[in-house]
Amino acid sequence: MERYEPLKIEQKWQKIWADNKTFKATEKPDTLKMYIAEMFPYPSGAGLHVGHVRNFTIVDVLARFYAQQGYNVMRPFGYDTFGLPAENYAIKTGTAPQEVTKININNFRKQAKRLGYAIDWDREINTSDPDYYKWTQWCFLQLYKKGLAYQKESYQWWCPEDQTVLANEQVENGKCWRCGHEVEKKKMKQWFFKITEYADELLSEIDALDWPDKIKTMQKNWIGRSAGAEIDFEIVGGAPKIKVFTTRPDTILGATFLVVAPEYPSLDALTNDDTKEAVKAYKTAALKKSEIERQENKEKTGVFTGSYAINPATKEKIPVYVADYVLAGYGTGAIMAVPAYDDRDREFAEKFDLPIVEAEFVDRDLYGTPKITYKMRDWLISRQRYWGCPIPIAYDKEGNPHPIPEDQLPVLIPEVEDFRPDNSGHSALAKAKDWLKVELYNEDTGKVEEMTRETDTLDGYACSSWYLWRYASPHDKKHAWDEKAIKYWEPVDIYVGADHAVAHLLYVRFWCKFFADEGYLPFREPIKKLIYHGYINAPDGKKMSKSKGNVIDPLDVINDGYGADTLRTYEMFIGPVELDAAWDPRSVGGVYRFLNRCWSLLGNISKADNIIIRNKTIKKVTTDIVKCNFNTAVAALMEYVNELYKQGASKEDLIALAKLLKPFAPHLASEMLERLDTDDEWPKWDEKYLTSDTVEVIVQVNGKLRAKLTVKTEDLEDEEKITSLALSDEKVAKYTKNGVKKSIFVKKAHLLNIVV
Ligand code: ANZ
Repeated sequence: MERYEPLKIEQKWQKIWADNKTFKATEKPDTLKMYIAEMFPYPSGAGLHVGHVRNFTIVDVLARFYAQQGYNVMRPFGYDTFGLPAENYAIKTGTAPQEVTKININNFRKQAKRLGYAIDWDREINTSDPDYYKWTQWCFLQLYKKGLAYQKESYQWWCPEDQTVLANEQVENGKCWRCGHEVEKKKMKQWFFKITEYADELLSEIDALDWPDKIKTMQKNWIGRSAGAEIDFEIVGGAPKIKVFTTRPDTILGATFLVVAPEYPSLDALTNDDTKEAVKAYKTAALKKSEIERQENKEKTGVFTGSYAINPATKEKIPVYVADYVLAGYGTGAIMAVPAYDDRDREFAEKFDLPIVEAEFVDRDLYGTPKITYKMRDWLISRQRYWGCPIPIAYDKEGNPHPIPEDQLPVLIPEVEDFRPDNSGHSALAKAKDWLKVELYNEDTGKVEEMTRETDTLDGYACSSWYLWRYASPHDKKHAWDEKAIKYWEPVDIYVGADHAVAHLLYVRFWCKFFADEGYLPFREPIKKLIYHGYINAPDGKKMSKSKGNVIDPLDVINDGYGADTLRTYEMFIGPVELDAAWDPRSVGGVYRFLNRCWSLLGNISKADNIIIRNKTIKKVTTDIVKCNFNTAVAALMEYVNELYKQGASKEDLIALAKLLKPFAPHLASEMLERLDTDDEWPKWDEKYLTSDTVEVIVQVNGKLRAKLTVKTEDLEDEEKITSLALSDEKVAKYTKNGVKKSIFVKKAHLLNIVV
């Protein structure tokens, strides 16, 4: 038997799979389908990291496992390519993001191929490919037509130095993450998707999903349903009345003041000459704080507006304050403060010396109207970025938006030289002067007019909100997805990721419900089962990062001679799937030795019959994979191999081994199966061999331990049988060949003493 040479074997099988298109998925109406995917990777310049490998290998193990069971498996692959890293690189180097993206994808694909994944490479997609984003734009237009894509003025973080809007998580201590300049809040017109329209259904359908509880709870909290009431308070002097949202309308008798958010629209009307300046200063300061800071349990701040409201229950005059602990985007942005029963209100009342009244509770329905409120906001999708999907809208002279007709899609990203946003708050698209102008029919005037294109691009999450359907018919030129293909393949059976618990996983559910309502999808939940796995950390347990110099490159593991099978098997063995795990180089070596032993067994087929442990292992590995207990499945295989080493392995033992090993180490297992001259059909176990319990009997010869026998429990009753089993064991026979004086069986101790 020659040496185990993983790189040679892997190259051979990767070529066979590529030449034969082994993993090409086609619709087979009479075969059960299994659609398994990982969350779209972003192909960064650094290439594949060990986290990707864990993610992709889980998908691959499942894909191969179900294929071996006879399912018609689809395992597609694609790239989420719009976004900041490529754009920032472009700004720094002047290389077009299109170019960088192409290079990164090629590198990423090459690396993924070396891992031997069972990918249908004909289904590769890329969000920045015009053939793809044409349909992202089409999706936008469907939402726009139904009023679910709309524009609204809202306060956004704005960096005056970089001239761009920043996301919440890009503001660090009130400063821009990139240049360190102090940021401000700027009122800007932005595009939103009305995800709140589906809040109720997004919430009510969570429970039925086969998703980890952790993720379900995170989504529930994010949606944040709150049942309460809206109550109107008249303002003395005739300023517009204030509508508050409260979950405790029964506490209204104790409402001794009102508080509005600094962004409250009619705040100015509540002020007078004495209070105007102080309110304005307070507002300016408050706008610099993030919502998280505003909700922190620090000393309350606020200013009296100068106005009084009438409490409709007590008819008393109560003061109206502005304070930043009231948030603009939640409820109505105004509250009735009940310091006796609400801690935040109490702190505020104590600081500003306002009355705290422990009043009786009243009927919840006496004042105001019932109202359900959600914490979740509409989804802000405008980005002043070059490297994103252009929003297919143009404006007429009055500034009214008009959709680009579907037959003019895609709106291509124009070429520019400088990718920086400009100082008017527009993306670099605004610099493409020719592109900016478009002749469009204006339905309002009935004329074809010159219009100006929208220069905002879409949040990257829009691109990944429908890709799971694109995979079903990735090259369809006429539709975003083909009805027949969708009906066969969707919804996704198993989806694997380690991130995006609320953003992406909520957005796909939202789009799914919308497109189901529009008749484009025959289901309302896009993902049946979700597997959320842990991260892989550096050997010291710390997060891997370039700056710490502790990054493990998965390609190094392969090229060091261990091969892809070792890397794959190791990453499945590393620990329970849902937990973070630390990389352990010694354990990589251990897995390599295990695969080596599997290989060596091939050269030494014996007659031994390991029927019990074989059946046990088949059952254990099968049920473990179904439960995603990949680490214990690998451990069971290791134990099996140990046993085969001790007992010798029959051809049947080895066939089972190779079949069970294939999802983890597909190259080695394929080579073994070829040499054993058999297919890869998943083996079945027979309960018959597992139900009758077995026990271990210790055999001593002249007081020395010589063997351990596995016997059926019922055979303990049969001393003669035990003795003859022992004497026929070769490890015992060595010492008894000159005759046996006597033997004593101690049943209770499972011990057979032989004296020679
Ligand atoms: C009076 C009251 C009395 C309240 C009481 C609570 C307890 P959840 O459960 O999170 O929905 N609230 C309403 N809008 C707010 C906003 N924009 N910013 C900050 N706080 C706001 O909380 C709803 C409660 O939070 C509301 O009910 C309101 O205070 C406050 F004993 O009204 B309550």
